[in-house]
Amino acid sequence: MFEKVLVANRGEIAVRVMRACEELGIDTVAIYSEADSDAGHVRYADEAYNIGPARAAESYLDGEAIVDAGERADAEAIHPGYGFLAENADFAARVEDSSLTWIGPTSDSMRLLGEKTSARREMDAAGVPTVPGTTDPVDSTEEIETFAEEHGYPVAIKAEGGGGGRGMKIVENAGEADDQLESAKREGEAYFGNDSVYLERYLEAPRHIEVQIVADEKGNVRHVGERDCSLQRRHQKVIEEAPSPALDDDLREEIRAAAREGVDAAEYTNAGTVEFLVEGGDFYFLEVNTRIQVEHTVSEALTGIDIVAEQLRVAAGEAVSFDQEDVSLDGHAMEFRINAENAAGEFTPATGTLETYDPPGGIGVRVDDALRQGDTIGGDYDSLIAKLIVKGRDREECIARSERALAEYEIEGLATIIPFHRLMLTDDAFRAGEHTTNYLDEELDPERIEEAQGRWGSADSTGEGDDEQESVEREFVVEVNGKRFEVNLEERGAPAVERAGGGGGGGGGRSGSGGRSRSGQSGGGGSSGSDGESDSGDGGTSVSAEGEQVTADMQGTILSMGVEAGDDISSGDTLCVLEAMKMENDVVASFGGTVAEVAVSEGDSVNMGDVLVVLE
Ligand code: MV4
Repeated sequence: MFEKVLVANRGEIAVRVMRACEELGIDTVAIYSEADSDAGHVRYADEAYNIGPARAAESYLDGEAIVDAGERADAEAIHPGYGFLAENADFAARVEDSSLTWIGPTSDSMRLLGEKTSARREMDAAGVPTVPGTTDPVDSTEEIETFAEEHGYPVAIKAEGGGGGRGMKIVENAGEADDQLESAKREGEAYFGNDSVYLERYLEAPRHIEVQIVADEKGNVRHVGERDCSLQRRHQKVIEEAPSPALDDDLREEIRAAAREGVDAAEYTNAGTVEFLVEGGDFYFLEVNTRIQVEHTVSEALTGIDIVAEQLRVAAGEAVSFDQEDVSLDGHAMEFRINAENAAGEFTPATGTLETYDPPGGIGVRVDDALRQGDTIGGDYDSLIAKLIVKGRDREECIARSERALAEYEIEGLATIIPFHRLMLTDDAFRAGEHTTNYLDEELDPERIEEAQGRWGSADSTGEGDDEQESVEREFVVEVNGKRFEVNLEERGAPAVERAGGGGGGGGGRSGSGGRSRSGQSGGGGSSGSDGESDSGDGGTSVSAEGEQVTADMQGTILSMGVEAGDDISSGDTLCVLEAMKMENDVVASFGGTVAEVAVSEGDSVNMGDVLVVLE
């Protein structure tokens, strides 16, 4: 086994990979951008290298700097995680040509399967069903019309280099063929540097099912079950689960076997995923993902197999550690992507500081993250900040447990899509397992998302005005008719309230020692600096026949007097400054009037309740 591995990624997946390394006795090397110098994956690693003054998002794409860091660190292998360079065959080849080992399929395999038409041809040859379509590039609208005569509309035009929804265009009728063909070619060229496109019959309401594969260099190919990723929004997966509620046992077995045979024929090694579309009892090969995926954890939950550890074993030349017969897929699991996004605002990425970060626990709950409370999400990278993976004995238990776990998940300081997940768990179509890949984009009423955000999003997690207003949250315990209530009160847009009183506990200090704060007589009682023990009336202003008495609401020393008898003052004016517990507190008038009497002078010690000034 390797002794040291460089993880060419960040965030939760980098930590996930390092955890597997740790268990296998492998030292870990992190790389980081300027923006990430204290990020979770850097904290976790045994050593870390700054790979770039480059713009934050580009550092993790600098293949040369990454290989250099690996060589400098004397690492033996590079694990790419997902995203960034994970499916870049040129980078894999660069690693293969260095002194390091690439933890993934060979760069040749990545090229063969990364190109959609060659992947289709390969699967076709292995007897895996593919969507009816062409394997050769298409250049004219006549070819589209001929194809449609045989297979009917709609027709999908897909970029050969495509994937993840990019470079796919749908032709509903002959009139659209020209424009859509041009558009698909343009996107293919722009995104993948390849303007070749091909055709497929377009399935209108499919399920997205994918099969997890692990294969070694000795010819062992295993599947680790399928996952259902039909709940997607604009090609972004939101919740993944296994087993798929849409398959019967026969179809399930057929798909699992087809995936295994397909990658076997392609002599694929390491971990990978074979994607299928399923519609009306038929399944069709879509594409192969030649990387560890975000949702691999769902298959781990069902089987107990550590897929990342298998990747490390296979790359080190060892055999897969389990036989197919030993893979038992028990229970039901779901993964919830905890994205820093405001679901009520078109899922726009949210940034801010994690004022509170308190993930759930308990039976059947796994959280993969790289964060701690106080960390800042800057918006330089994708919005996935954590994954919640929940397992139950069956789908029903999994759903109930997920509702519980999501309710426990406390994140404050920025918006996340937790309220959206909670909505899905109450949604009839999702609960029935009947949703297709179109559900979120075409069927779900956006108003329900707004409602969910209002209901389950905390006040300061809407992403609105995060940096504009300071907010202070305080917890109070109150008893009403002998029943105990815990209430959280949040104060926004106002300076923090001091708790300067003697017996109230935890007094003051928010504006810093020696700081100056407003205390007492500012009226209304809301920020009267109450110590929680005194009865109302002990401090503050009391109106009586003799005038308005302004009294000290804490014991202290008069630092300075701001008024003398005869002064006309207005509400809000500072009457004097009272030092108490090393804090200077402005005693402020809550009424306008004339100063009738000044009862104390500079340097006097006063007790709580002593009259300071009388107004008339
Ligand atoms: C399709 C399809 C229907 N018919 N191909 C979208 C991502 C890209 N990798 C393939 N995609 C699709 N290909 C045919 N012939 C529908 C989709 C599709 C989809 C697939 C999986 C998960 C979500 C999706 C959402 C919209 C469209």
